[in-house]
Formats: sequence, C-alpha cells, structure tokens
Amino acid sequence: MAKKFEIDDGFIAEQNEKARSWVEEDYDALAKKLNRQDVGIEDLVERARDFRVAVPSWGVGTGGTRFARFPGEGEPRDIYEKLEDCGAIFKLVRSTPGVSLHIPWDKPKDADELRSFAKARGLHFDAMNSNTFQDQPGQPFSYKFGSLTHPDRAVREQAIEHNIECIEIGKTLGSKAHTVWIGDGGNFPGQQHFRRALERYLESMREIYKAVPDDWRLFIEHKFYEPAFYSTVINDWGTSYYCARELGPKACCLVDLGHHAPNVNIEMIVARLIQFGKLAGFHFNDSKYGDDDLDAGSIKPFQLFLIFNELVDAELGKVENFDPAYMLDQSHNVTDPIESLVMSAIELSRAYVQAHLVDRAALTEAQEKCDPLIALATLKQAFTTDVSPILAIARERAGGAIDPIGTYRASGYRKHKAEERPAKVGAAASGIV
Ligand SMILES: [Mn+2]
Repeated sequence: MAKKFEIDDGFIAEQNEKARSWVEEDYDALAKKLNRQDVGIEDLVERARDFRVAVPSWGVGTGGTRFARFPGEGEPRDIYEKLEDCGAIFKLVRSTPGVSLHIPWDKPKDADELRSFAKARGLHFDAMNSNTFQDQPGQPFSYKFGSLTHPDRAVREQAIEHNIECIEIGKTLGSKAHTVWIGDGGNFPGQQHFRRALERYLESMREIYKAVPDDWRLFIEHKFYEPAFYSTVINDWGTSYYCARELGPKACCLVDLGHHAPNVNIEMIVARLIQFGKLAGFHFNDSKYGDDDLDAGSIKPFQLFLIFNELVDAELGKVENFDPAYMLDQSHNVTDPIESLVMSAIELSRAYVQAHLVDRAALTEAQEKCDPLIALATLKQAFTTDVSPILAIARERAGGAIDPIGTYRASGYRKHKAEERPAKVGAAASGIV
C-alpha cells in the first residue's frame, strides 16, 4: 500500500517560522499588559498546553441536514481514515489526542490493530457512544418507537445488549466512559405514558450500569426534543440528574450545549451539576435556533466563556468529584470538517484561558458587596482580552502550528486525501447526527 499523506512536523515548523516575528511581538505586548494586572503569562501558556478536548469520529465526515448532505472531497471512508484526519487535527492544535467512537459506525474488526494505529498518531480513545436511534441492517427489532424505553421488552433487551457491546469494545480500546443518548420520546400527546417510559429507562439503564467497569463512568445525555418532537424521555438536566442519582456513583450527567431550549442559562445548569457532584462533561457545539450543531464559539462566544468561568472556578476551588470530560459534538455541513474542528478546539482553549483571567477575588468582593456592575465588568475584562498569542505560543511549544488553518491549507492535505480516497458510490450518509 502506498504511504498515506501526513502533515509533516518539519513543514509545521517551517510555516511557524513565517509567523514567528509577529507572534512574538504580540506575545510580548500581552505579557506586559497582563503583568500590570499581576498575571503571569507563562502560567497561562502552561494551562493552555494542558487543556484537552476530544474529537468525535463522526465529526471528520461532512454532516448534513434532514434535507441534504453535500459530501466534501476526500472524506474518510472508514475508521482508519477518520483517525488519519483526527491525527491531522491533533498535529496542528496538539490539544485533541482523544477520539470518541460511535458504535456500530466505528466497530473495529481488530481492536489491537486499531489501538496501535491510533497510538502511532498520538491518539487514544475517549468515551464510547451507542446508537439506538436508528435501525441497523439485519437487526431483529426496530427502534421506530423507542429503544431503552420501548413498551416491548424484547426491543429493550436488544438496546441493552447493544450498549453492553459498546462497553465491551471500549474495554479493548482503552476507553474509560460510555455515553448513552436515546432518541426515545413521543411525537403526539398521549403517545407515550411519561412515567412508565421513565421507569423502563431506569430499568434498562440499571442493566447497562452493571456492565460498566468500576474505573469507568456512564454518561447520560439529555435532549429536550428531536427526533421526537412532542416529548423526550430524558428531556432535561433535572431528569438526567435524577436518573444518575438512582443509578449510582458511576453515572453522571453530560451537557450537550445544543440540547436546551434557546436562551436557557446553561452556565447555571453547569454550576448546579458541579455542586451536586454529577457533571460528566460536555458535548461542545453552538446553536442559534435548536440543536444546530454549529461550531463551538461561533454564535455565542460569551456563553461559552461563562460556562468555562464556572468550570475554572470549580477547578481552582478544587471541588470534589470535579473531573469533566470535554468533547466536541458538531455537524460540519458547509465547511471542511478538519478546519471546523481545529477552529472549535481553539475556541475552547480560548474560553478556558480567558476564564483563568477572571480576577476571582475582585469578583467575589463585587458579589459580596452587591455590586452587579463591577461583577460584570470583572468578567468582561477577562472576556475581552485577546489571548490568541498565548494559544499560538502554547501550540507552537507543543509542536503544533502557530496558524493552524493557514498551515493546514498550505499543506495540501485535503487535495492529497481526495486522491487517496475516491468517493464510494452510494456511500451511507454517516456524519448526520
Ligand atoms: Mn451530543
């Protein structure tokens, strides 16, 4: 087999040389500015270097809407090609070594081989994801009217078995968490008995919970509508929290930013889950109207910052059981997915570093003295600071690119992949989530 194209470390270093003079100038200027606020810039570079966010395997393929999908050139056709693309993202930004798999889309034929393929690219496997929201060829029972909460026990058992299989696969790949999101719900009033459906959910999840190893976590993902448009079984964080408590200490609540009604105060939900010791982590994305799955930070960067403000506050406060898993969950319909994931990973690092810039003593004082204006101004001072030079230097020191998008485009990666990966005729439209 011909060697597959990879972005070369030497090429990244070469591109970095072109940007070095202006980055260093900006970095020095920012260092002086932060110094006046008694903030050491080097600490922030270290924080940026330590920040990690996982990439979803399904995110590197072009997504779509329920109307259409417009495939891009050189799309990955299997899990190995998806990992190649994840490897390219990791090389550029150096904050994304984790890859989250979706079963059955990414079911490995040979787990050891897949694991070493990932390892050779500096990657490892993050949370596993099950799929009981669509039917697979040859499966005995349909999920049309639900999976873990279906009135028919045989359907529920099939869905439970699938989740246990995901955990088993995850064990062979070195994963440490399993995420369950179900599309179960109703399209019409009266279609589903709300309480009975939730009881069945808990009964099914107890079976799955038993299969979760002791050093793993079970993530429950809520969503208020879609594909069921009248009601969903795990509709909000309160229901998720109740279920996580019922199930036990390994179960916790995953927050997908798009899974809330518009204008819901997500940062407050995050604070509640932190306080109750049940925050699993995140599926980051952004949205304007619904579960739009747009790129993180593209629509509401201030909301993203406010979420990280809560996270950093908990981190610095050393809150017990606080260990959130960060992952992107987006659908890239009109952009090169690699570019979107690169940009989104950077936006998360940005929000994280900015949240570290909040003067927490000043904020606490404003809160205690009932001074809302100064409280807001304290947050805004951090949010309006351009930390781009910190992020660029952090990437560069880790071997990544000062200008990841420019470097990616200059590398010709997509053109090479278009040649290596001729489109499959009639290929399934995976990537629509
Ligand atoms: Mn999600």
